[in-house]
Amino acid sequence: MKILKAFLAIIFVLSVGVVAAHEEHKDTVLEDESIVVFNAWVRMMPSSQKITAAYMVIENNLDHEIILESATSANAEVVEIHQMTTENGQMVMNMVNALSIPAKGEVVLSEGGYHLMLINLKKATKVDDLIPITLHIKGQDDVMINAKVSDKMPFNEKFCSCCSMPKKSK
Ligand SMILES: [Cu+2]
Repeated sequence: MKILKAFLAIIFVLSVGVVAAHEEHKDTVLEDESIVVFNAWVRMMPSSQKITAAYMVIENNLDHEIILESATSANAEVVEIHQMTTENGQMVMNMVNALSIPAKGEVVLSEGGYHLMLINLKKATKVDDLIPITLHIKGQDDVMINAKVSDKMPFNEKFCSCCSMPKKSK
């Protein structure tokens, strides 16, 4: 499978001066813009913790649904797709086998919802480190992103910073 060039977050920041005032952060774009990942970040954890979560918005510009089947990271032994839900008033975290992103739609991976769980971290991270994550989408080229380590949500995931319209979340 051909791996397409991804725009690294750092290059985006360096090359687009306006980005500092621009909350929506495009982490990766396949060359044809068929799949776009925005606002990827990884929660900073104390070094004693070998597990953390990654959040992002995955946008599908194709006219058919796409299926995120798995993800991998050089910084973690295992990456799982998880979903937080409320069961009997308790927040529980379940592993899901795949995540569907609807045609011309997007899925928001955010606190309290879907996320990628990075398990058995291979090295300690600090705020602003970039964690490489590769998304494996059925029948598509791999999508490579660099998610920034942060101790709090660095982006407003619910609203577009350009037009302040609520973003679709499914
Ligand atoms: Cu989890």
